[in-house]
Amino acid sequence: MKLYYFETPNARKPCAVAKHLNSPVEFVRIDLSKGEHQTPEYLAINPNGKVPALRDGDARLWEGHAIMAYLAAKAGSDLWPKDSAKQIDILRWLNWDTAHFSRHAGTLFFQHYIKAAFGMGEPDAAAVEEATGFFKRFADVLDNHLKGRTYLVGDNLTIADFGVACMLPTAQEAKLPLGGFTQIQRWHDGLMRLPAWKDPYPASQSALA
Ligand SMILES: N[C@@H](CCC(=O)N[C@@H](CS)C(=O)NCC(=O)O)C(=O)O
Repeated sequence: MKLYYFETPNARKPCAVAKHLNSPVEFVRIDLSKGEHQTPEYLAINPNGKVPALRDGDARLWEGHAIMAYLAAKAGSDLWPKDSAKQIDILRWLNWDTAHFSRHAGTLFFQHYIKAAFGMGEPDAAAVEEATGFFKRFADVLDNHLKGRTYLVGDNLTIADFGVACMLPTAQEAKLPLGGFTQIQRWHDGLMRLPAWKDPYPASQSALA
């Protein structure tokens, strides 16, 4: 299997699963800054021109959440539990994350970090204000859910934790307004104690890690 990645929030998720499970993957670095995600060879693997992507024999898979589930199911790991009620709850959190939590965190990451890093101008104040309001609203939902819990779903680590947490390692660069969300901070401190989440890539190669 080949796992195509760059040191960015969405690729962090399957890289962390692969490292956590010691999956038999070859990590293939796709350097976004050099446009390696736009080559015909890579577009044949992921027509979206984005990381991450996975190749397993003739199978090609894109979308970080699906790749996490694939790797966990292939390993028979409880990161993707066999219990369908838990699978449904994981899907709930991953869909919520895409639509709400990481979506607005991603806007703040783009406005505060990516624009400066790539010389794309000043943050758009209106976009920052809107994303900040939405982020706080959904962070409150997550913070309340985490009261008395170590993990998002059930009593064990699942791919829901890695999915929903994907913008948090770069919270400072994104200027995420996390002040007061003590449960989110406690939960993510716990994830950061997992070597695979703290250091998910084959080698420390980028400031975005
Ligand atoms: N929904 C996709 C999002 C993938 C995505 O947006 N990847 C970013 C890096 S975090 C990317 O490849 N951006 C390059 C581009 O859009 O040109 C997933 O979760 O896999």
